[in-house]
Amino acid sequence: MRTLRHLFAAVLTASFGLVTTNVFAAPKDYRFELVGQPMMAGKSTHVTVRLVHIPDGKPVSDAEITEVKFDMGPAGMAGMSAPAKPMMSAKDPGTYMIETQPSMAGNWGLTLAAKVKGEAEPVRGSVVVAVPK
Ligand SMILES: [Cu+2]
Repeated sequence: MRTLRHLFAAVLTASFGLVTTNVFAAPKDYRFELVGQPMMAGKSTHVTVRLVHIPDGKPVSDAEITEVKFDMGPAGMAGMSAPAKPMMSAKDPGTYMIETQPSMAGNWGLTLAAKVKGEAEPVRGSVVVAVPK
């Protein structure tokens, strides 16, 4: 089932192209980036993000996603949210998967916090996910 979903996501990526919008994280040495174009409205799906250490541009593996929030704040509907939970680390280094089910098309904000080795404070950031109809 998981494999099928990923295949589906890959097909969607090919169909819609990459839509990537990044917002800077704090602490300022890290950012989350959206990987690919994940989903359709109304379906349970995975959103993949990459955590990058900005000074050297390297992906950060072994981080632990501790908080996830998914809502339509970027579309002016901050009160509309969808359940979101972190899955196991994705296949590529420094990438993490979040399972969610957006209820409608439009711009959703995925807000994350992660525990990173060697950092006292959690790393926080967000990405905008454009959910197609
Ligand atoms: Cu909405």
